[in-house]
Amino acid sequence: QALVRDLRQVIANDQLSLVYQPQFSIADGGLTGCEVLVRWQCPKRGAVGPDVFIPLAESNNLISGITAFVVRQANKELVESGMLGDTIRRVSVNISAQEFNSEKLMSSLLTMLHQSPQLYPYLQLEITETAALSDLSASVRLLTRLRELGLKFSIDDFGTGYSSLAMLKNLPIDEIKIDRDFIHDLLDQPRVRAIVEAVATMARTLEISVVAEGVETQEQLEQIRFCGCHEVQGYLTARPMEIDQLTDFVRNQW
Ligand code: G
Ligand code: G
Ligand code: MN
Ligand code: NA
Repeated sequence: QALVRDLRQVIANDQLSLVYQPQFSIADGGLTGCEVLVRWQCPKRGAVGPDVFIPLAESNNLISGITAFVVRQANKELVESGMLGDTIRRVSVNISAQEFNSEKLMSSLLTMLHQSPQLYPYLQLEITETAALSDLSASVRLLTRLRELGLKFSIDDFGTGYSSLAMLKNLPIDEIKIDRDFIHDLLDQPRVRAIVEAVATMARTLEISVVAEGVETQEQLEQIRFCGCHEVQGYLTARPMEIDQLTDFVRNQW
């Protein structure tokens, strides 16, 4: 419970930090966007991973405070860097399942958008299929309203839950991210390759972009290209990095 207390403290004091992981077009290698990831560097404990503190935040009613920080800080850093809207035209932020299904999501998002007007037109929300499917018709209504506000949507960790065709049929989404477990098995398992290829084909017809996550090797990049995925995100092309490194990265590449 000391951990929860410290987490509450760092959220209140804006002491979390952000890293950004670039995403690239497989067709031409161009930068398509980036995913924002939150980090907690604790003086006492060292780095505490989001896989630890995000679930903790969810169960202690702290998650909306984290998301508000992430959006506000990304807005600030990306505006200061001068890259927003110029080189960086899509910024993805993770929305946890508990938050997605909370009554308060709409009002807290409206507040965030209001506070981050420069980021707003470029903002994409990543939600998981499990979160979206817990009440599909409610999710359709919610995403439809948010889309009218100009937000974009990505289905994160695609393939790890109940990847339903009803979801693809009904939800107004812009992107799906194929989970890195699939990418990991791509070279060894023909079944996985068949699935990824079929998903990419289907998504293309639906005008949904397919991002392959966790691409670590050149061989995996070649396979996802072969399967028809549109974008790549992974250690091969770029690691998550702080804003200053991102600025250097963009400057050196383009
Ligand atoms: O960045 P890393 O691989 O350590 O992330 C581990 C997990 O934490 C991933 O599932 C990722 O989606 C999640 N995560 C990272 N940043 C955020 C965030 O800002 N909000 C939420 N809700 N989850 C995040
Ligand atoms: O669940 P989500 O997709 O939000 O998680 C994103 C996390 O995946 C990031 O926090 C990042 O640290 C991690 N990640 C990004 N690229 C790679 C990769 O190539 N390999 C592995 N193992 N993890 C990655
Ligand atoms: Mn994600
Ligand atoms: Na993921």
